[in-house]
Order: sequence, then C-alpha cells, then structure tokens
Amino acid sequence: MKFVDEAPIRVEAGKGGNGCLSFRREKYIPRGGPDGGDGGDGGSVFLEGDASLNTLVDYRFTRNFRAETGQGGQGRNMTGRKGEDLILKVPVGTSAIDMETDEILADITEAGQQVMVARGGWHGLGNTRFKSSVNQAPRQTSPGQEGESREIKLELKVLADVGMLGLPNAGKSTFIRSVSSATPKVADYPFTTLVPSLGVVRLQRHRSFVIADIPGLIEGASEGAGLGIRFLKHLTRNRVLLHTIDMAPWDDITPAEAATSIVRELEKFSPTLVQRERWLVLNKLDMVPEEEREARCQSVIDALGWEGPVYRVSAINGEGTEQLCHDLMMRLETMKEEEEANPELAEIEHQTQLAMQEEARQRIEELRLAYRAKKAGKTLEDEDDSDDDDWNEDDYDVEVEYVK
Ligand SMILES: Nc1nc2c(ncn2[C@@H]2O[C@H](COP(=O)(O)OP(=O)(O)OP(=O)(O)O)[C@@H](O)[C@H]2O)c(=O)[nH]1
Ligand SMILES: [Mg+2]
Repeated sequence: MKFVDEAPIRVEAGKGGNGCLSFRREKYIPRGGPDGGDGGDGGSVFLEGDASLNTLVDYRFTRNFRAETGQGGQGRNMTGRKGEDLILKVPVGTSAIDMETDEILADITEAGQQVMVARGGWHGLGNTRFKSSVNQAPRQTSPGQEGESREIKLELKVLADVGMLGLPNAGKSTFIRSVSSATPKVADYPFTTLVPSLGVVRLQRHRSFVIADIPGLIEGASEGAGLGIRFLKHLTRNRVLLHTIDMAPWDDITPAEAATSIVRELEKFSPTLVQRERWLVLNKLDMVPEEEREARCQSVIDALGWEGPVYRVSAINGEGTEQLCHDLMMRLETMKEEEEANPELAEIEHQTQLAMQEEARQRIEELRLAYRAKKAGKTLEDEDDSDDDDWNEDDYDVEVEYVK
C-alpha cells in the first residue's frame, strides 16, 4: 500500500546585496578613486536527501522557507557577505514540483543529494566596477537581484512501517485516530473500515512513522469470509504488526479466542507473515474492571503462548498509546540502523518480503480458482443463477494509492 504524502511549501531565495557607492577619502589623497565594493549573492534554497526521514509531516507545520539576503557592498572595496544557503532535509524519494508550471524541479533519490529549488539573487556591483578611462569617478552602482521564489509541492510515496491487525471492532481505527492526524471512520459495528488508510505518527521534529489501518479480519477470512484476505497483502510490507485485541467484547468470543483466531488466519494466509515481528495491543482496558484486568490480559498471553511485547492500552482515551508509539519509533530506528550497518540484513528483509508476497499471491490465486470452479459448477446446475458473489478480481491486485 503506497500513499502519496504531500506538502505544499513556499521557498524564497535571498536577494543579492546591493553594490556600494563610495570614494576613497584619505588625508593627503585629495581625489581618491571609487572604492565601493560589490554586494554578496543571496542565499539559495536546496533540498537534501536524508535517510533518517521517512515522511513529509514536518513540512505541514512550517511552510515558508527563506534563505538569507546577501549583504550590501561597502567602502574600501569590501564585498558584502554572501547570504547563507538554506538546506531543507527531505526523505529520500521526495520529488519537488513547481506548482505554477508543473515542472519537476527535483527528484531526490539518494541521501546527501542536493538540488537547488530557488536560486539566490546575484550581487549588485559597486562603483569601482564602473571605473573606466573616460570615467574616473563613476557614481554608478547596480542593485542586487531578487532571489527566486516559488510555490512548490513536495511529494513522497510512502510505505507503512506499522500495520494494524485484528478482528473488526477491535479499535484499530480508534487507535490510529488517537495517535495520528488521520481520521478513519470509527463505529461500534464490525467492518467499519472497508479500505485501508494510512496515518502519520509524529513524535517530534524529524521523527515520524507511518501506520496502516486495514479492515478487520475474521475467522474463515482465508477462505473468503468477511472482506477476505485481500488486505492482508498490504501487511507484507510493514515492519511491525500491531495485533489489536478487544479486551471487552460484546459478543461471546473471549479475547483469548479472538487472538488465536487471527493467528490461525494469518498462518493460512502466509506462514512467513506469521513469523513477522508482531506486538500485542490489548485494547479497551477502560472497559474492564481494574481487578479483572491482569487476569484477562494474562489469559490472552497464555492462549497465544506469547513471549513478545505486550501493551495494555485504551485507544479511546489515549492511555498507553504514547509509550507504544515511542517504542515503535525506537524499534523502527534500530532496524534501520542495523540494516544500514549490515547490508546482509537488508537483503534478508527484502527476501522475506518477496517470500510473503509470493505466498500471498499463491493464496489469492487459490481463492480465485476456487471461486471460478464454484461459479462454473453453479452455471452448469442452473443457467439462471444470478451471480450474487461479489468477487472482484481487481480487488486482489490493487496497489492502493492514497493522496492526502
Ligand atoms: N471503551 C472503549 N471503546 C473503544 C476503544 N477503542 C475503540 N473503541 C470503540 O470500539 C468501536 C470500534 O472501534 P473501531 O476503531 O471502529 O474498530 P476497528 O478495529 O477499526 O473496526 P473495523 O474497522 O470494523 O475493523 C467503536 O465504537 C470505538 O469507539 C477503547 O479503548 N475503549
Ligand atoms: Mg476500522
């Protein structure tokens, strides 16, 4: 699942410093010549690729960027100081588009790569420059030029780092609402979320990650029940899965049963996906009387034989969610650092993703064939049987792209 993170910003390069009008004035040198220095160039604005960033969320908070103006020239032929360039750090993969002309100004494909998006104004010339054999005392100077300014749109295709997994109604969308600025629909009935959506969780400047809300999964999904498994495919690209469990369900299913049923479905879908890093998120604890909480949480942990991370939260009032997001951020950063230090790990990750996607593809293909066979059988039995099954092949291979 890709989504396009966008941020419109305004960049303004610095104006060039003006040239100076000045004559040498010294004792005993009655008619000193011109000595007005040139101005300094205005600073330019650059984009620079930064591997540690993965969203454009920071650019939603500050939108105007201005590089420094060049200083004016001075007497004694002193050149003005150049305005400082402004370097805007962006994630690798960012493109910058001029909003007026639709021209692509920059495609940042590597860390450290710099591309200018607004050129600083040229410096003005001091009067010294205008001296000639016929004009020994020019009074002419030139002004510094304006810097370029542009409205640009930054665009980045992002992949979710974290994926939500759980039964319908577990509180996945509520969680995303509470930790990001995304606002997926929340309601007290199953299958509220029908298509995946993404939210950006921003901890602080330059630290953010992307989380995917996918529709709930139910028992039998791998055989096509509910919304089926079509959306599980998206989870194959996430680094950490949050298995969310409703600890105060309305129906008869216990949290422990709910938890194990999801794992069974995952196993059927992709044995590699089930091995992925998964964290348990025990949700809606505000609904459980305090004295029962620990036993209920333990029942889920025991049922799963769980040894991984466990978080006890209440998505609706944000209890425990901050710590969870903090730990997720740390974990994602560590993974990235480890992969940078050891390219072998990155290759293993790549192969794992390919394996999961292949398993997903096969599983979906099996379902497709089963569906076709069923449909063919039906047609033989009864020519008029209307096709009430809502299998739509397009649903299975779509790469959903979200523009926010
Ligand atoms: N009391 C309480 N209610 C919650 C909590 N989290 C979610 N809910 C409620 O549970 C219901 C379902 O929440 P959603 O966020 O829509 O659940 P979901 O997992 O996204 O469900 P689907 O989209 O259907 O898969 C809503 O009525 C929420 O208000 C919580 O921590 N405490
Ligand atoms: Mg939902």
